[in-house]
Amino acid sequence: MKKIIGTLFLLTILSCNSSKNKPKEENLNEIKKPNIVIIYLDDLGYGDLSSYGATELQTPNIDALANGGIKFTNGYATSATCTPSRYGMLTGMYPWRNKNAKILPGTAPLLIKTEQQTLPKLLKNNGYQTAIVGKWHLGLGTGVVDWNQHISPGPNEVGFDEAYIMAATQDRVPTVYINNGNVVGLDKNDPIEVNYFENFEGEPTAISNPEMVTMKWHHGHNQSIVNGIPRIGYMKGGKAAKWIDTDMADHFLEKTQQYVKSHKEKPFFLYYALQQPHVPRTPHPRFVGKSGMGPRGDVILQADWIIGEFIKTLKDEGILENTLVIFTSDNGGVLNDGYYDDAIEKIGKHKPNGEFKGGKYSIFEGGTRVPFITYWKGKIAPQVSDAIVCQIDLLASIAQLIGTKETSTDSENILDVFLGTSQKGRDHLIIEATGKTALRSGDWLYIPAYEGKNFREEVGIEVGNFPYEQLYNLNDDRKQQYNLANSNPEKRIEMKQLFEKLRGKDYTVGVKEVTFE
Ligand code: NG6
Ligand code: CA
Repeated sequence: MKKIIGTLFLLTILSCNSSKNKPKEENLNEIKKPNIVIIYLDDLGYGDLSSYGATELQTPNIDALANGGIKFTNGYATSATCTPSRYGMLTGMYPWRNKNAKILPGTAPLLIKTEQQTLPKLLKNNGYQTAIVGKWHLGLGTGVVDWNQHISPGPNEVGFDEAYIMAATQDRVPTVYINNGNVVGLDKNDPIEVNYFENFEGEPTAISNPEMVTMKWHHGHNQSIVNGIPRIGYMKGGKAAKWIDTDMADHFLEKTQQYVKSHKEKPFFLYYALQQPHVPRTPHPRFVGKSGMGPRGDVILQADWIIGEFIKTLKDEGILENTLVIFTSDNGGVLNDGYYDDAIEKIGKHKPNGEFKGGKYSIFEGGTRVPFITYWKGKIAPQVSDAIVCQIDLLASIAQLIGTKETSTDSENILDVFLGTSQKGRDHLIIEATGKTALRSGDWLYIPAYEGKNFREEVGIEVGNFPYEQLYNLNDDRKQQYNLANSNPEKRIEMKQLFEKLRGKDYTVGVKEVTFE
C-alpha cells in the first residue's frame, strides 16, 4: 500500500512538473526524469554541520538542503573508510563481499568489475548523461598504470560518460587531475612515475628533506613532497600537471558548474565527490582563519560555500526543481589523520561526530553514521526522518525513481523513504570498519568479538574492537555507553544469529589489523 502511495505521489509530482514545463511530446520521457546529483563529502562527521547540531561552525548552505528536504538522523555510509563506502554506494553491493574493498593506494587497479552493475550504468542505460567530478579512490587500470598514456579502465568503463577526477586521495600520489583517463596538463617531456614501495633516486621526501615541508606529518605522509605537503607514495615528474591544493575545491566546483550548464537540456546524473575535509586540509586563502578552528573548520566552511554556489547554479540554470540532490559523506570525522594541522588544538567545543562514539575507522556509530540529506525543491516535503537508510540503497531506490527495477544487489528499494512519503527504512544493515562488520537491526547494534586494539593512539579514536561481544540499544543509548551483551542474552543471541545469517559465519576471515606507521 505504501509503495502504491509512493508511486502515486511520484507520478503526481512528475506530472505536475511536466505540465509546468509544457514539454513537447517527443521530449516528454526525458523531461519526466529528474536530474540526480550526489554531493559526497570526504570524512565529514555527523556533528560537523549546524543543521546536525554543530554550534561552533555555521554551514548555512548545507543547512538549507537539510531544512528544505529530508534530514536523516539514521543515515549510514556502508563503511568507516572511503573506498569501501564508495564501492557500496556505486555498486549497491556490500563492500565486505569484495575482499579488495579497502583503502586503496593510488596505484591500485580498478576495484569495480567492468561487467558489474553500477549506479551510473543504470542511469546511462536509462537515457541519462552521467558524470563524476572529484575524488575517485576506486582504483584505475588493471595492474601497472602508465600515467603518461590513456588510463583505462576507470570511471568511464563503469558507467560515467565524463570523469574529471583525482585518482585516490588528496594525500596520495599521483597529485594530478585525470580527465576521461588522461592526466590534465601533462608535459610529455616530463613523464610521471609513481611507486608506493620505493622512492626514485634523488627525489626529496619528508624524511630526506624536512626543510622542504610546510605541513608537518604526524604519522605516515612522509614520502614525496608536493606543494610543501608530504604525501603517501612516491612520485616523479609531471611538474606542470600537479594540482594546486588550495585551488582544488574551486577547481572541482568550476567543473561541475560547466557540466551542469552544458548538460542541462537532458537528464543527467552527477556524482560530485568533494575532497573536503579529508587531509591535507588546504583551504583557499579566502577561507583561512574563518572558522577559528584551524584548517579543518576552514575547509568545512569552504565546502559549505562551494555547495551554495553549486545549488545556485542549478537554480540559475532553471533546473533546481527538476533535480534530486542527495548530500552525504563517505565516513565519519577524524581530527588527526596524519598531519599536524591544529585540528585537535583548535577544536574547542566542536564535536565532529556529534554525540556518537568513535569516528573514521570505527565500528562505533561515529564511523558510519553520517549526515544524509535528500532535497528536491517543491517535491520533497521538509522533514526529519529517523528511518534507517544507507547509501547502498540509492541504486535500487533510484532505479524505482526512473521506472525500472534493480534487485540483484544488496541495495534495497526505499524510494518512498528517500522522498519522504514513508518512514519505514531498512530493517537491518551491516556496517563495516576496516574489515570488521557489525549488525544494526531496529534500535539495536551488535558487534561481534574481534581481536585488536580498541583505541588507536595515532588518530585518537576508539575503533570498537573488544575480545567480547557488544550489544547496544541505540535508541536509549546513543553514546554506546552500556554494553547489554551480558544483561540481555536473548537479544544478543537473536542479533548474532541474524548477523551470521546475513554475513556468514566466517566473518573474521581476511579481517586484518589496520596499522598506521
Ligand atoms: C590512511 C591514511 C589517512 C587517510 C586514509 C584514507 C596513513 C597513516 N593514514 O591510511 O591519512 O589517507 O588512509 O582515508 O597513511 S579515506 O577517507 O580515503 O578512507
Ligand atoms: Ca573518507
